[in-house]
Amino acid sequence: MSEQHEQRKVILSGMQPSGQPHIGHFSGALKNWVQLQHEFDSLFCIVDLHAITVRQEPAKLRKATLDFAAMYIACGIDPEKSTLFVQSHVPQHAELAWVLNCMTGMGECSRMTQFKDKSAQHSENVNVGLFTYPILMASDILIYNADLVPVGADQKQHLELTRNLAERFNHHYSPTFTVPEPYISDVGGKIMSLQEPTKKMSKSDPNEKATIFLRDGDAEIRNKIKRAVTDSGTRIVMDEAGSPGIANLMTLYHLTTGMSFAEIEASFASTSGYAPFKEAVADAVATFVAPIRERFLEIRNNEEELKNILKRGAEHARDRARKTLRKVYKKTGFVEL
Ligand code: ATP
Ligand code: LTN
Repeated sequence: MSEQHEQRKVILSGMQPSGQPHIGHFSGALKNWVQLQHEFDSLFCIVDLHAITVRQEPAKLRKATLDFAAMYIACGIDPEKSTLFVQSHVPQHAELAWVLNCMTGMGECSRMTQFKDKSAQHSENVNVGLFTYPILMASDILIYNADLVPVGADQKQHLELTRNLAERFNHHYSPTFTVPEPYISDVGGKIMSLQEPTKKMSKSDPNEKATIFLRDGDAEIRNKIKRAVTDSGTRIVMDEAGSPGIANLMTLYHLTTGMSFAEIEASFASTSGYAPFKEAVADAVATFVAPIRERFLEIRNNEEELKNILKRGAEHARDRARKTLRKVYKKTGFVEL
């Protein structure tokens, strides 16, 4: 990276390679990351260490990690501009996490709503990793001294813990970490399930009809949208509370055409029934996803090149992470040889 990159503010974000990337990931995260990479010194990772806090099949995890990497690039993350890497390729994240584990109270972790939700969801496997998940996330962020962390609103609490840990370390030893700010990026970008439009679209939804995966074919996309759950009304208006299914389709239409909600309402004001609107949304989403899918397949089918990109990303990330970890170890009192 050039000198110029070093002076810019640092951003870091990541996604878990569990399941497959969907249009919610694009709308709530990837779309913003692509824009931010032009302005910031950007690091984007695939957090495979986090993924194993819930049970994963090794072959699926391996595949999903490469799928997510390819999808980041297909959506516009430029590996020449951003550092794109896999978390487990940079062992310093886990090493810093150990130090931070020893500075975090049990109570701080047990207060995390995501821990409470996930341990209820996976009651057969409430492991210690799930409990310390936010400490590993704090390490992901602090090891690069990130200034800003683009995340969904649900991650705010984890960011707050990250800030506390940075301040605690800085105060206990001496200034070491940048105290990061959350950059809540999913305002207006939240995509809901096509089958239960009051729940967010999720890669772990067992009902495949609920989710538009970025690798879905045209016919699949059209079918899913035509079968999307709506209400018995007829008007195309943005009313999230009264008509969440239509509001969600309007969000998808806005995302894929760039039209404002007012423009969408105006252009369908004289249409009766939902069918023509659904048809238009299906066209727009299918047209939008097609080039992403094609780029994805091209990148994914050249695994050697994809791995080379990840290798370069990991090397660059490791160089930076090593410097922070060396300082942390020194301040902690570990002997340097
Ligand atoms: P899931 O429930 O699908 O497992 P998650 O939020 O746990 O989702 P991550 O893979 O960690 O999944 O999410 C990565 C990023 O994508 C986060 O920033 C999250 O806010 C965003 N994201 C995920 N689903 C949606 C959605 N339906 N709408 C908008 N943003 C989303
Ligand atoms: N917990 C986040 C994923 C995540 C992350 C990070 C996001 C892991 N490490 C570091 C930003 C920065 C999630 O569930 N979306």
